[in-house]
Amino acid sequence: MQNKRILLVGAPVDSGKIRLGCLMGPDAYRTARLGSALQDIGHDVTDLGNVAPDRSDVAPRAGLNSLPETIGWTTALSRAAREAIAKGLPIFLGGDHSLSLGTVHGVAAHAAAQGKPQFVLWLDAHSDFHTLETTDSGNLHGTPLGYLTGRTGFDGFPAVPHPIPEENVCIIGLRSVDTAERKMLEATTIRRHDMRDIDENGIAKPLGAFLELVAQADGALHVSLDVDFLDPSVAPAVGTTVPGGATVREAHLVMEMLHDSGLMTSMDLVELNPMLDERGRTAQLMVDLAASALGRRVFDRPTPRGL
Ligand code: HAR
Ligand code: MN
Ligand code: MN
Ligand code: MN
Repeated sequence: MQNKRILLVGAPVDSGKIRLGCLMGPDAYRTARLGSALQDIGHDVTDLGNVAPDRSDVAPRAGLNSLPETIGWTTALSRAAREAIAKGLPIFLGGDHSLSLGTVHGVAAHAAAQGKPQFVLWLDAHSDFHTLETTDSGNLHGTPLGYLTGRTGFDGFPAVPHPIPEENVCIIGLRSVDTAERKMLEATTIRRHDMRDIDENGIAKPLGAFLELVAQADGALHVSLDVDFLDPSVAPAVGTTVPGGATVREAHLVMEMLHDSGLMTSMDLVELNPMLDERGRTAQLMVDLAASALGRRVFDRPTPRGL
């Protein structure tokens, strides 16, 4: 077992949508013992605590929810991500998906400085490909992939000096894409696998093909895991549930393949809203998935004690 230095970075971002609760996500992961789950596999784990947002003097904009706050989180998280990835493998504990505006911005800067191409695996029911100009809801958690791939229409946000090339992005789990997003996506080379594709072909083949590309390019791989990638019957603690999501085993298989590949360099756990959870089951499932991604095998899982 290869020991890694893992940094837990709390990102209690709640500005990316109206419904509150994701700010409790980092503490839910701590309470569900993410740190000791990773230590038990043999990793060296340091919890860096929670990041605080920068103050932003950008003016609010009608039709966009919490724009200044989200920009303040983006600059702070980009810095935090760049610092953390220089020390090891960061896991960003969300927080809603707008946190990826910052985390991926930061890790991409690190990869560029190392001369490595950055790849992104987006596990989500949604494509999160809006810009500030196309979003209907005004919820900025629906925009990070648009921003990170370098689309225009992000006035007030930091520039994106290292956009992720479209062909280096793979989205798996899609089943809710707005019309404007679909039109923009169809004009790109972003790799995308909706749930019908997964039903017909399984999840291992498209993921394996993408991991092969990352390996050939000797790239850095950021994995962004949205709770709503999973079916709501197994992961209810998210504001944007969409029926027909990944099963527990499909999600674990993705994580196991990520571990076997040895390619993952950073990870977001996003959109957990503990207010909507049932006895902590979603937080626990996310912890178990992160453990699989870092090397816990089904054969290593003891029967829980003390029940
Ligand atoms: N497309 C919808 C919107 O823009 C829903 C976005 C949901 N995004 C979340 N979950 N990050 O992926 O409002
Ligand atoms: Mn999302
Ligand atoms: Mn989603
Ligand atoms: Mn496909």
